[in-house]
Amino acid sequence: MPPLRTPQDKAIDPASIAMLEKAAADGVPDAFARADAQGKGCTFGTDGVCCRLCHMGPCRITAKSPLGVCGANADTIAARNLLREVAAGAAAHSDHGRSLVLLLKAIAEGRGGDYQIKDEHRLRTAALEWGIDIAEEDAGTRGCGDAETRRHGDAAKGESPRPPLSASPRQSAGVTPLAPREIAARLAAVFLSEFSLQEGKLKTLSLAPVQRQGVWDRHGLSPSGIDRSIVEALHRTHMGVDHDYHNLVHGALKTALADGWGGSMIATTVSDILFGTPEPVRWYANLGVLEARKVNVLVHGHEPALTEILVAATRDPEIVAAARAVGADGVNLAGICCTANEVLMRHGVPVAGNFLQQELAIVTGAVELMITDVQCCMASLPSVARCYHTQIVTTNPIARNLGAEHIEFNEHSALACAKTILHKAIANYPRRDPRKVAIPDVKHPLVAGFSNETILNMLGGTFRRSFRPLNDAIITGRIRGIAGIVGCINVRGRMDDYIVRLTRELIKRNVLVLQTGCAAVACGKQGLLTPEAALEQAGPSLREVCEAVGIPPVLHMGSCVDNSRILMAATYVVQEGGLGNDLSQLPAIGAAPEWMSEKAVAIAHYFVASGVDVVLGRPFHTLGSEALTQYLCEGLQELVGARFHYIADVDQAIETMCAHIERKRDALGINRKAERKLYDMKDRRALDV
Ligand code: BF8
Ligand code: SF4
Repeated sequence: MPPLRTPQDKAIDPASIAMLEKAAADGVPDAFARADAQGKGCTFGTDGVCCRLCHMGPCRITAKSPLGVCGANADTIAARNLLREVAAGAAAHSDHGRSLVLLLKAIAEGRGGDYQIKDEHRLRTAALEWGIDIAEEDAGTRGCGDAETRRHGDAAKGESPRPPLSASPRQSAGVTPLAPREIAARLAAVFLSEFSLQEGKLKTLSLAPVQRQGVWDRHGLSPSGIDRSIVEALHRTHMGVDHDYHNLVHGALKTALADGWGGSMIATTVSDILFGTPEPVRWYANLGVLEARKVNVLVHGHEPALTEILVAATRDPEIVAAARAVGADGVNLAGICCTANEVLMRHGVPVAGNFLQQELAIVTGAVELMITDVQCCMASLPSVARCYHTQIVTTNPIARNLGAEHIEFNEHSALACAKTILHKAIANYPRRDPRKVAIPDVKHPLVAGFSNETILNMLGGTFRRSFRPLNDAIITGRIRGIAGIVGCINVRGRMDDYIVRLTRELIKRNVLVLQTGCAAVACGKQGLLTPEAALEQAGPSLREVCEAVGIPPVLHMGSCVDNSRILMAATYVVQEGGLGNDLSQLPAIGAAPEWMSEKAVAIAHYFVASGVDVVLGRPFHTLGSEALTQYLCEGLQELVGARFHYIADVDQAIETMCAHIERKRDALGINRKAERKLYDMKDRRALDV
């Protein structure tokens, strides 16, 4: 039996370590304890060779029985399991996107209740991106250009589309701009048809570089409607359908593209339209954001609609007065998981923690109420809450939990719903037991909110919005390349450790890092998301660029659906010119060091399908099939120009990622010979050109 892990083995930040110790002292089981109790896990499961797809099974593949009852071998079984994970991840992101589109539609139809469109500029630019005319031409004045051509560029001439964010609404004589609600109605209709499309390919794919679209078309990877793609993935993995592991992997890439360039892209776009496009905001992260003298309410999950209203409700005089009446100084709202990222970026609401801190936040004894919606909210929350005075409230009809109170969130009476929940939290404040309260005095400042719109403004200025300065910095080698470090944290490892070590070393080596999700919060807790981090921890030439532009060396771009922002950032870099014509040519690489969820499986697949290599700190459940693993980690290179790397060791990941970036630079011809020589000599300061 392996020795039990200490809190220091489980976490790197002092707040989490302190709360793990407190949980043990309070007799509260946490996810780490449950993971240890589970042991290493069933190797049939971790190898991906357990099949339960029909009731002739379950079948497990061993040397003695290499085929399931139906004759499926390890390659087929593991590939089917993988595709099902991608489908579930794509479904989660896309259903989140759909709920936002339905809210946009409701607003357009005057049924939006307490919601309205916050960012009309983004509404108009999105309409242009999706080929919607945002102005009605008066009779006899046609000829301003066709919306489709403006959006796509002329593919016949090999043109890439113009960076859509620089598009400005047409305003000229003879043209009447449409009212925002009319544009919203048209855009919502287009987005809904992206979900329901039965034939042809997703419109949203046309945002990608033209060359990449060609790769997808040539290999049959362009998905049709988002819902259809997910249904197809479930169909082809039903017993007795697709048995070719190559074909199943292609299905995984196609389904994932329906997520990244479809459901997630739509979720991000509509969130920006409804709640505002994020701009840099400086605030704090870690459990120290909880306040001893206030009613602490945590928002946890992923869908931002209720949380947006909660932010306003918290400041309502009625709520402030109610909090005072029970002896508190007010209500303190803080976030967990991706909802935290959403409200941090748009409202400066502090982040209490990432995924594995959801239970630890309750262990502080200072949380009156935790509101959960969908995804990554642990089943254990009510039982942990019972050890303290915390109430758990579920709000989404598809995500209930025994032991939690369910208050269904109704968008049409959102403010009333938010106030009901806040009053509940306030009423719970007097039940707090001071003997059980221990809020760790640990929080770090961070800057978040780097939407592409913001990056464009910061790099080029409001009047010359452009990625040119970034491209130039990459071409001259001041920035060696870009790394997207994203995804979860995993109880099987030491939380945040791989993510933080990888990020620190890459910025030291002058690689600009883009982050989302729990990875961003992990680095935020270590102070890496501040401009000061550039001064103290970035390599000299990256530091120079960050100082000139005023950005941190690690850019927080949002929640997990906002990985679509990273896809678009890479697309703008391609479109800006000088770094090839396709995403696969960029000196860029992705990493999901501590991933755990099916959504992360989908994200990794859409990055590889988009031509970007991805390093995984833990393998997919495919090791039981050598052929499948080899296809994912080598064979895909020929198909889509990118592949997966399973790398458990962080030092090896650092070398692999840097070598990949340098190889791409070599291929582009932007590494001068002398520079290469110096780099090989490891005198990186000499690269500060
Ligand atoms: O969607 S990074 S643990 S919170 S799955 Fe979950 Fe993973 Fe965190 Fe956000 Ni993304
Ligand atoms: Fe077994 Fe085949 Fe059924 Fe899977 S589909 S459980 S391998 S018989």
